[in-house]
Amino acid sequence: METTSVRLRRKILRSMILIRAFEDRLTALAREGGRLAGIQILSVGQEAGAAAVLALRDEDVLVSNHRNHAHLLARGTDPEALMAEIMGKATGVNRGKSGTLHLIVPEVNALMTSTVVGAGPPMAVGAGFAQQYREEASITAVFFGDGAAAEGSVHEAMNLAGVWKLPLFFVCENNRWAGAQRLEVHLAGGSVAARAVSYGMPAETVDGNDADAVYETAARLVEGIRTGGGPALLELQTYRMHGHSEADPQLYVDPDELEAWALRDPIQRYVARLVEEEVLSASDVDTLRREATRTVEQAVAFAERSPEPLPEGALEDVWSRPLRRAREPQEGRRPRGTPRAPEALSVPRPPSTPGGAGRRLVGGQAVNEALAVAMELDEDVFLAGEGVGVSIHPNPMGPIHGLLQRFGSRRIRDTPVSEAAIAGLGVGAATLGLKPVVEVMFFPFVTLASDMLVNHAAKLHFLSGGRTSVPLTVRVKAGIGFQSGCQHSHNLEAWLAHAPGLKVVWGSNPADMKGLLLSAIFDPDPVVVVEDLGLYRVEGHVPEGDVRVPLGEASVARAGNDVTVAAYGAAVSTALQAADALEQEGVSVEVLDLRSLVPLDRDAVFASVTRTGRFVMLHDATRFCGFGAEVAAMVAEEAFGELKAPVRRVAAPDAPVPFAVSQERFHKPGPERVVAAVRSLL
Ligand SMILES: Cc1ncc(C[n+]2csc(CCOP(=O)(O)OP(=O)(O)O)c2C)c(N)n1
Repeated sequence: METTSVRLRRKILRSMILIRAFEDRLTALAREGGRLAGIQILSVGQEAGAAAVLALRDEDVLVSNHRNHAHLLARGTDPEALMAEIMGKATGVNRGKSGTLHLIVPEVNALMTSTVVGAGPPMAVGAGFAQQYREEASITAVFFGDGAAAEGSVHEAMNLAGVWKLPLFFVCENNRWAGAQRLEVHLAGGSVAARAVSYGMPAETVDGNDADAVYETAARLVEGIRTGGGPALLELQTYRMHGHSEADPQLYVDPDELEAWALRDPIQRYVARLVEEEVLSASDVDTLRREATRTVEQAVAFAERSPEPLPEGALEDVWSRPLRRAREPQEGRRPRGTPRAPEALSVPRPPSTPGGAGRRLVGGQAVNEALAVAMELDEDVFLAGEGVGVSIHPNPMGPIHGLLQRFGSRRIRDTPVSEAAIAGLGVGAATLGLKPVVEVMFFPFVTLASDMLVNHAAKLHFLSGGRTSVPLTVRVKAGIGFQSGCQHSHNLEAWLAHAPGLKVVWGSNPADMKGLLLSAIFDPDPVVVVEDLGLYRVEGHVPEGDVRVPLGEASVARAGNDVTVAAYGAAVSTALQAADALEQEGVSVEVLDLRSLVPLDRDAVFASVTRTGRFVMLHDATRFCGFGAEVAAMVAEEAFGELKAPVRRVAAPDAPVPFAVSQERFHKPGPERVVAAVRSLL
């Protein structure tokens, strides 16, 4: 072996022996009952994959999956903190928030481990993008299984990495199983490497149980990636010697096949080769084994004597920046007539209130200005999405107008039609410290990006035990009334608001559209910013420069005394129209513009209800399980004592948005329905 030095080969063997000792101990602990909770997914038989990890540099980013202990140990993760996390202890790498399946270890640049099969590659795209964007010499390696190669997200990621020539190293550990499914029943064509070729990247397949071959091929591919050759893929042909997890007795595996692979055990083979080539003596190998055993025993002892995390710690690490919230949600009723501080009674409108300083712009221009201001202020801000550079509907007053010309194609990134990869790009780049603004063309297409948003953007900070952040902004275009039908018009804010860790905001006027977007971009947590297509054409006063609307602050769009109507987005104007009509009848309506769904300005809602005693919640989304149900329940549970009448909801009927103009008008709640709801309360 000429290219792999003696020192390096010893290091590879030491790593493989430690991994085996660590995981054998996990198996034993799992069998001892009570000493290890949860599932254990091991790499026994696949340890030569560690050689691919060792082909990386310290500054490279590692994106791992559910079978991650080997990758993390090879990378140099502290075995004590790792064992403590696997045991759910306070001293674990993620303070007990992750456990074994999604270990996040910032010390070794393992920032986005995921147990969602196929989720690693889209996030790796984001990490690789950040490295390319900053012109760093580092690369990102993402490990995934043969089963993951059937996930669409993996293909979206490979395609985007190929198109953008990202410094990405895809490593497929083909262990011939995906759960209880043999390779033949889940991988058409039998080769993952062959697929990569079609995405324009070099790909190689090696004996994944031959550590030297793995290292050499990995090192060669990594060199190509590092020197600007774009992504590459390595397929390791190996075998899973244990069940999918330690709870799986593998009854479906042919014992002869298992035995044949046992003869190709990567550690035994490597030991035999290194001893034969006199790289190591038999006693050197014994020493390595003894050292590994000692390290693992120390790790177990450390983990077992470590404290459990405090139960209340379960509420920590949801947000990077604590939510602005004066009162926590309470179960049960508030005492009747509890007084509120007068200053909480009215939350001021932003400085954009008509008549204030600023110019008149339409909503599309306001969004455009927010993007431009953010990009001027901070080089870490970039914009990505389908058609954000060149649109098929150019609009001189639209959100992206002129940005490509002004900021160039490095920062304005037109993407393929790949919502999972677009969202993954955002998650990965944000985790590496950029401030991505990614666009989902229409609200219903959020479904295609939802794994990245709900399982990753929203949870990575939590999973890491508060050690990483995802300052991602997702712009989503919404709207009903454009005769586009239900696959373009479907407001899904309640889905997103239901995912702890995601913030959701929705401006109702150009000034707020600008101010909320600016706040979102500079917020350390992931924020979905919904933009009503209709508001792109509506004019209003917009302050110049970097004027932000704080997340979590509602505003009183119109003050009133008899009834509160809360709404957000375009529905605020419906509420204002209703308020105008009711004024003719002598009814004074307070219109509360929530602006921010998560965090919700609970104080503003309670303050208004306390004064008016009547509450109507309005939104354009469908009624059943809509966001209004949450606010209505909150008012009924906590402000019951203030109410003079039942809480009412006005929302779209529980049906998809229809196409025909007459039916679409019928579907969208108009002012007359708000008027009727208010009258029913008086
Ligand atoms: C999206 C998703 N679907 C299903 C699962 C359940 N699951 C966990 S591991 C696994 C098999 C994955 O096979 P492969 O990618 O080959 O990795 P391996 O487990 O063989 O290392 C499945 C189906 C999951 N975690 N995520």
